[in-house]
Amino acid sequence: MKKSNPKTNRPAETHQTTDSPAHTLRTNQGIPIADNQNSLKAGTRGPVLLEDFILREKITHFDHERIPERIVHARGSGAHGYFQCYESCADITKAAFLQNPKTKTEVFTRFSTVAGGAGSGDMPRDVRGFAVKFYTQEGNFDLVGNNVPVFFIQDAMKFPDLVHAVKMEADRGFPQAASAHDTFWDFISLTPESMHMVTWIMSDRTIPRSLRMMEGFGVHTFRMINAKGQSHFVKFHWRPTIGSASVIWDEAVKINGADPDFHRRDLWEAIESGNFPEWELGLQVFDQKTADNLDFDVLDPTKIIPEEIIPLRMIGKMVLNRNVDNFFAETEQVAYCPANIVPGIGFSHDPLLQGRLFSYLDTQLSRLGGPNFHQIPVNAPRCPFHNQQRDGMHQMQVPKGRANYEPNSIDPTSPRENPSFGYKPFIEEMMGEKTTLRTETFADHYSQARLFYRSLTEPEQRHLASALGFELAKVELPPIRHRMLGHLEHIDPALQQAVETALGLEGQADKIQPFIKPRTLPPSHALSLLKKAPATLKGRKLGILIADGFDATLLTALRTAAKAEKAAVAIIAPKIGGATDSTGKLTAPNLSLSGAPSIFFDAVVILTGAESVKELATQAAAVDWVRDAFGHLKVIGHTGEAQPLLDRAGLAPDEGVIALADAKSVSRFIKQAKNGRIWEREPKLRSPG
Ligand code: HDE
Repeated sequence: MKKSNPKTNRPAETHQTTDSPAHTLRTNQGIPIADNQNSLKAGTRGPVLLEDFILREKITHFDHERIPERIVHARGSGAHGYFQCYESCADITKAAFLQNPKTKTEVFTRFSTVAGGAGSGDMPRDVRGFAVKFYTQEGNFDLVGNNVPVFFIQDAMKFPDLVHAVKMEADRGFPQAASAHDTFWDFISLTPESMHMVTWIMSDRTIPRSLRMMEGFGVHTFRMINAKGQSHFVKFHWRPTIGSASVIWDEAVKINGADPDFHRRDLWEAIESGNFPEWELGLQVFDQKTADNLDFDVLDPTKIIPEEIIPLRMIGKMVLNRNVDNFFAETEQVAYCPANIVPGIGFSHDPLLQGRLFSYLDTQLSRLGGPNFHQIPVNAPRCPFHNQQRDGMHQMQVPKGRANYEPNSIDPTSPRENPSFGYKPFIEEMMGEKTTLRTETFADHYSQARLFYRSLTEPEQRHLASALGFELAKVELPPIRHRMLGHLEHIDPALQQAVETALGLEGQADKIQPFIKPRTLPPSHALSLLKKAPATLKGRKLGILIADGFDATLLTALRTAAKAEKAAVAIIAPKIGGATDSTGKLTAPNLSLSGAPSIFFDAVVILTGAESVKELATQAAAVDWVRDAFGHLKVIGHTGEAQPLLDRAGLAPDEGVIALADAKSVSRFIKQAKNGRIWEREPKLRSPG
């Protein structure tokens, strides 16, 4: 047996050293370190000496480990991947990365929540950021979008107010990562232009099941410019190839407690297991004439263009296939900026976009500590680039030569402007008065909110009303609630009614006079996630609870069936040591029951023995597992032996509760699970509010 280590007073087995110079721990100055456990003292019980440069360096570096978090979108998860177009888009853009389907463009994508701090949970009700950096051969193009196609405000001037209102309240420092509080709804109820966005944020879109299942949007109208100098307007859309899905609110609340990293872990695990998330990039392409004929202004970021009016042209696919090597170096330090565009892409005059063009670089100067953050590997363009910008904090490059200006005659090799290849904006005539007046074409605040609400399915409408009921119940000041209820009338009187009922505040809405009377527009089915949800288990997760005496043949059949559907499987047992099947063979689970509530899974199965179920039925964790799965409208497969547990959890039989006995019943279970939740169950379990 080794002797205990005199330096640490710990068993020798816990003390790690090396004889290899290459593996020797060193300071940032390269000095080899002999003792990484103890500081230098005057005697073993004496004071620590200031001379201990190893201690000082280590602590100093640690003291500076944090950089300012993003003022919005602080919590994010990122991954590397690539983008490839399906065919040349030369008809609309000269952007080099969109010319040839053989071109694979590296990307780095970061998803985020907006309101919470970097350490907040993954599952608040919140808009998600969806930012993609394309490292093209002509420089970086950043598509810095959200998972919702509209925004709260029409002018950048209001952004600091909006963000102050939604973040923790100024005096008390709470709530963290939640819009359900007075200051948010105070601001919103005084900002009618936000009403369309309100319907989106109160919909299921803001509690996504997975980052892999979110749609993404560029929000603003952009331009594309082709080699002939012709310009089209475009709206950018990302569509996940496995379809979109959301959790329900009660699940979201519980997920935040059980696994605050739910989305981050899900993204990481999918990529690690080779199930690479994919999105198609779609464009709505239109010209000035079409824009002029629309009954809203395409420069207004609170408006969408229904796909029924301008369908998506799918131009390519993004695949995320590599996790980051280091979270801080990559996900934290990545710096997106809507002003980063390449030749062939341009801006519109959307005043919100114009404000963003200023903000991102400005914030990054302080967040990343100076003007050289473009040299950080995750931010550096992959194409060669040279210019005469010099020096500044954290300069990593060593530019050679005398000429750091242009024009110069002393270095013929120094970089010069390139009139044919260089970036040129779309040339357009500009005329107008200098004014702060907002255009009247931005004044219809309710018609598209109504369009969104009325395009949803019944369960989606129910959830929207419930979310409003929940959030407004958290508001403490009655006038804010009454004002908000007043706006709902113009979105849809039925919505107003549902929320009033949920709150028990019938007839207490303020009267609000809209500037423009809302119109009823034809519904757009593309706005509903449920209407276009594919029947699939691809990328979803099946949770199988096993207990001693379980049927191993059924487990194998379920695993095989799930694999065929490209679904992941997690085996859960009461103890991490495992459970024995009916033949006495031990199966090691992936997770133990206490750490794997059923909220983690899209569909669940309960396989128990006749004896083990008796014990399980006395355990709150097991009863909750089943009760929650039922309450969250999941498809539940179970063996006959599991019935006592189902009874204890109060399950009422319906088409989503499926008895498993043989291969045929497993197929029935899989078929039902592919359809997602059992929506018909919901009204029996929960009323809005
Ligand atoms: Fe942002 N936004 N934003 N934003 N935004 C930032 O930039 C800002 C807006 C979006 O993963 C900040 O580097 C202003 C709309 C994403 O790193 C900041 C306005 C959309 C991310 C900033 C908007 C977005 C940000 C904070 C109104 C959807 C995270 C740190 C004029 C189209 C990117 C940073 C990442 C981040 C400013 C509105 C998307 C402060 C002034 C609309 C996805 O610069």
